[in-house]
Amino acid sequence: MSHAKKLPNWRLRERFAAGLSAMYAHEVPAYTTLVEVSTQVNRDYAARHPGAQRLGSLSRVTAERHGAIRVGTPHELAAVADLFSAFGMVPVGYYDLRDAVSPVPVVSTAFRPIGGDELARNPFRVFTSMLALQDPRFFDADLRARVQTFLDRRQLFDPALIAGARMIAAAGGCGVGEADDFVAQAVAAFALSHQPIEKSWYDELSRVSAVAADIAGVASTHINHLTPRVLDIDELYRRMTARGVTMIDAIQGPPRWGGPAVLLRQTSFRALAEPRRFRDDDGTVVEGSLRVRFGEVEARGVALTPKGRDRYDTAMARLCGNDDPAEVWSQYFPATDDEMATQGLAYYRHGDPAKPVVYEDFLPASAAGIFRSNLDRDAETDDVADDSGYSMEWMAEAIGRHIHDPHVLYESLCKEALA
Ligand code: OOG
Ligand code: NI
Repeated sequence: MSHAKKLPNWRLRERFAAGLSAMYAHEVPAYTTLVEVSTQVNRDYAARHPGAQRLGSLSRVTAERHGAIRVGTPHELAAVADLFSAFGMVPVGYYDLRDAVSPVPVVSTAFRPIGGDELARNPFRVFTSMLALQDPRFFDADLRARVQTFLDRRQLFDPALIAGARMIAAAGGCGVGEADDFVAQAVAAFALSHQPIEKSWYDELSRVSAVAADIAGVASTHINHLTPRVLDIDELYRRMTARGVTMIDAIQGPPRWGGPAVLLRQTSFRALAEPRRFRDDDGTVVEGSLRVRFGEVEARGVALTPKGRDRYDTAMARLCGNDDPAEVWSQYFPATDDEMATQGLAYYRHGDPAKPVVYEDFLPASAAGIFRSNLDRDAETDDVADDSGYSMEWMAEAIGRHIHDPHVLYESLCKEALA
């Protein structure tokens, strides 16, 4: 047993996030531009707004990322849960993207740290989706069986990596030497594969949904996107557009307005085609390209209580087609944190309106919009009853872990002793 210095989980998480970021920057050069512009926007914003850091220090916000990955089976999702446990990341929330305006055949959770100090050290989170293969609206029995066979044959993670992750999670960290290997292997598991893709198989799945093809059309998983956080997303949007990057036509989530920023605002640009190799039915390998990965950026606000969230949903429904969103918003939300706290709409540490609790999670409507921004067309669904039985309880059982309720976590962050 080595007596070398032990690195705690959060140090591993920090290295994992940095390692993924370096790898993704290499794979998707436009990401580097996005990170550069985000860093400048944050610096400029913090310089002009004295209170800018109340939702997180400039260094936390600028280093902050979320990732998105997609897997095929409950077994693969359980392996992801084991792997991420070594980084102090646990499943929080359940998102069902099948019921969105543009349905996506996945059910999702987010792996992230949950304690106040852990979040302050490194809040890295990964939105993780699992293919909803049992849902007959997307997959008939024949296709389901073939996808299942394909998925059962592949192995996303070396079993030794997962066994190592379980040990590191139980020990609360590992030695420096072990950490280098472990983090490097964990990062590599999410690299884009250059193995040829079976073209007819990929195309058949694409007809159901591009997300289904991205998940089950290839033998490995990969980072779909890594998202930096900005303090002013409208300014980021302007600067990216000025650089000639075509952004999706809207910022998802609440509108820009003069009062407290709530929850999450996100926008994205479509990635350029990435070279991939395809194998035709006759065995010939040809060069081709896929556009599955994109660039996303987000701004985070204060977390809303269930009462605030209800109000948010009502206000969002009213925004549709309205040409003065800030005006609509002001009919539903007060203009100050004081009032937000008094009305019990948002979470503040010890009820102090100067200490907002940052929203650490995702929004299903935005997630569906983000998925969609990246697709050429919507999923094709059959008009049959969903008897798949997916639910948060189902997912928790499938991965053998408690899935945390975000509201319970925000409540306890409010009560945590102030540092
Ligand atoms: C995940 C889409 C959801 C977000 O930020 O809402 C998401 C995906 O494309 O796999 O990342
Ligand atoms: Ni995302």
